Amino acid sequence: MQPQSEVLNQPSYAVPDRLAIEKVEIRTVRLPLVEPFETSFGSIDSRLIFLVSVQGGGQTGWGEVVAAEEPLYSYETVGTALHVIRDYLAPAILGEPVSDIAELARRLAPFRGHNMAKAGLELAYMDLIARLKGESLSQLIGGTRDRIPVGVSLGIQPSLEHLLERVDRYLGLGYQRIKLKIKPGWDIGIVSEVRRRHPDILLSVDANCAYTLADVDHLKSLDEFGLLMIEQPLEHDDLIDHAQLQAKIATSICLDESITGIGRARQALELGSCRIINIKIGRVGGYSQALGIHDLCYAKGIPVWCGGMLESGIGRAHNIALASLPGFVLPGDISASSRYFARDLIVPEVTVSADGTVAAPRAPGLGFDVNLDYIIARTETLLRLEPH
Ligand code: SMG
Ligand code: MG
Repeated sequence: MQPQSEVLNQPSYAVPDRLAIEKVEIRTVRLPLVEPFETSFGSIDSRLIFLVSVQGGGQTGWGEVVAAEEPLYSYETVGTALHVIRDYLAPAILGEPVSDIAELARRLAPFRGHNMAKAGLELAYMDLIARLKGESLSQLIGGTRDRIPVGVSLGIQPSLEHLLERVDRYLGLGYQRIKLKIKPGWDIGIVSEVRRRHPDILLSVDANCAYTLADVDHLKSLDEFGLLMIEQPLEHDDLIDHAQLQAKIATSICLDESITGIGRARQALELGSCRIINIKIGRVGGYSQALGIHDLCYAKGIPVWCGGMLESGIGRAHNIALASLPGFVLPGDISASSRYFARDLIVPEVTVSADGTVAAPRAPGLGFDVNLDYIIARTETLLRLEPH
């Protein structure tokens, strides 16, 4: 957990009156993936989407908990988030009116960890506030960009041919940066082949913690490929070894899993553990922390970009709003809905234009319509939580 001061310093968005949250609904919705997604820690072929909605002031706001079904990317799961929201987080915010996002974050702060669960509530609350104010989420948080540059993340493939075909496909669709998932045995060889065929593209790799400091020489051999970054090569909670590695390789390290809040971002920059930060609003606990990390990095000239967790359109719309802030200078892992799902939960779906950007919508809140009929049709679990 962050020291209170690092939560209290967040910008606050006052609503006309203190707003009572009258109801929280949490539900899981299973969406098949159009093809399996494999990383160094495993493969999935569907996503159990965890939606959160909050009601107050006659409106409903929507958020998403990005936890997976298994504790592999992080210790949180759909199951832990359900437990923690139902038994601790929702009771802390229901009933007694909340004045702004900083107060919401303070109510959740006593509960340690469980950032993705907290973020689900923060996201839904911010969508609700934006709708009540008649502003887009991007406007509400001070976004300055109306088009967001995007890249694609390509999972580990059955063969090099499969990978090269996907690289060509997504470059053809306009994506501005290709990120290759790597692990020992699926790294130097494939990076070298992709770079040989595409000498000038923005290319990065993401190891999802698959290496140790014993691999320094191996990782150093990636330097010759002019990568934009290597994402999270070492342990998920490490800052020290990453600082040692960064001192020994030319490629910039970007931290993902290790950055769980403003405090960790500050420490990583002080230690020299990375030169770039991937901000995932779920991993850091929601807007209050994500905006703070953005502001910290912006002030220090550290580039940030918006990471992805194979979100449905609801989480994706929040990512688009976040990535409209001025410090998001590198393409985000924000792909078209169709990159993962045959049909998304929002209308219209997210599309990437030929110049590799997505539009930040101007309509109030998320800026997309939530397709409630489709959500209901695919709902596996639904819990309605109200004040005691
Ligand atoms: O949403 O396009 C997306 C996924 C981007 O590669 C992606 N995410 O470590 O950055 C990452 C991974 C985490 C998800 S793995 C299931
Ligand atoms: Mg990553």
